[in-house]
Amino acid sequence: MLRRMVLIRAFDSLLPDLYTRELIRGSSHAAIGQEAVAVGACAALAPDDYITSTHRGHGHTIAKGGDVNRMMAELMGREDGYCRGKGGSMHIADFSIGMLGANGIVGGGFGIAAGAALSAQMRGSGQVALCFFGDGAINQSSFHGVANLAGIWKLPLILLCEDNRFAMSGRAELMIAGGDPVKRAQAYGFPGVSVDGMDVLAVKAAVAEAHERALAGDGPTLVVAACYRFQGHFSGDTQTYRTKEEMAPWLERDPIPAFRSSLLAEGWLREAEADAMEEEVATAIAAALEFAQASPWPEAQEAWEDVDA
Ligand SMILES: Cc1ncc(C[n+]2csc(CCOP(=O)(O)OP(=O)(O)O)c2C)c(N)n1
Repeated sequence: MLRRMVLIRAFDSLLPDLYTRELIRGSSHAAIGQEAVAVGACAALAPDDYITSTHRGHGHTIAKGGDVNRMMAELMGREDGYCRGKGGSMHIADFSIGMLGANGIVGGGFGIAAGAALSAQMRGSGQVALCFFGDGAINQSSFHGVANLAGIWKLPLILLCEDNRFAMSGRAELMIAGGDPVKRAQAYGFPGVSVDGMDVLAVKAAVAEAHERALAGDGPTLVVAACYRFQGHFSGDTQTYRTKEEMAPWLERDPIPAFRSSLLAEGWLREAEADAMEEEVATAIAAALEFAQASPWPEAQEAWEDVDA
């Protein structure tokens, strides 16, 4: 889990430099500060469970076991990317690991995750679907439609809200009617749980409980993970909507050093092992960059392939 958190951070930390060097184009969104949510949640899932992701989805894919080489190639628009270079950052999917897709449409994952959960229920496959979404997305009508159906049909669905306090420059308290979004679960007749999204083990425990409920046929759970986006909404965001004072206590609770320290203190990990893990990650990221840059550009005529409208 620590390794995956470090890998997510290393991957997303590259984005500004890749933009400056014009190695990636289009939009991409880093989830730096939110790694514990992605990793804690996916650690509680089975390998064949489904996830759906968002516009801020690199971490979700990595946490579910995605290949950083193919992700990097996708960001760079290359042939070996997950979508053969046509999707970019916001359309990465890997069905082989149950990752049903990032999504540039805020709230676009709700219906897909509910569909996957319904399919699992009808097939009796014992799979669960988990939908990652932001605190902005919980105000989309698609959330309410899906929450209702999932409640009535007792779908094996986990609705995981990454409450990073912002939707672009909009503050949660100015967007979410009725206060704490966790209360919305009650309206649809299933449990809503608040969890510390900076604590990877707390997230894992909350999602594991929701997973058990889903498998027992007891239906969906809404998990709201309180976290904080450490960087701008996107690479060029000037962030005039928040202050350093507001950010400071969240930065102090950075989930990666916190988890590393607790593993060291409790004797699960030695300092040298932790350092070696970080070096391993740096090597994997350097290899991903090399893989992506060595990957050919798609042929121009391929623009017409795999296109569905
Ligand atoms: C349907 C739709 N409306 C608006 C946008 C523009 N948009 C992109 S990201 C974003 C904010 C989403 O906030 P949240 O769901 O909290 O996710 P976060 O960016 O905080 O991870 C908005 C409004 C969009 N992509 N799709």
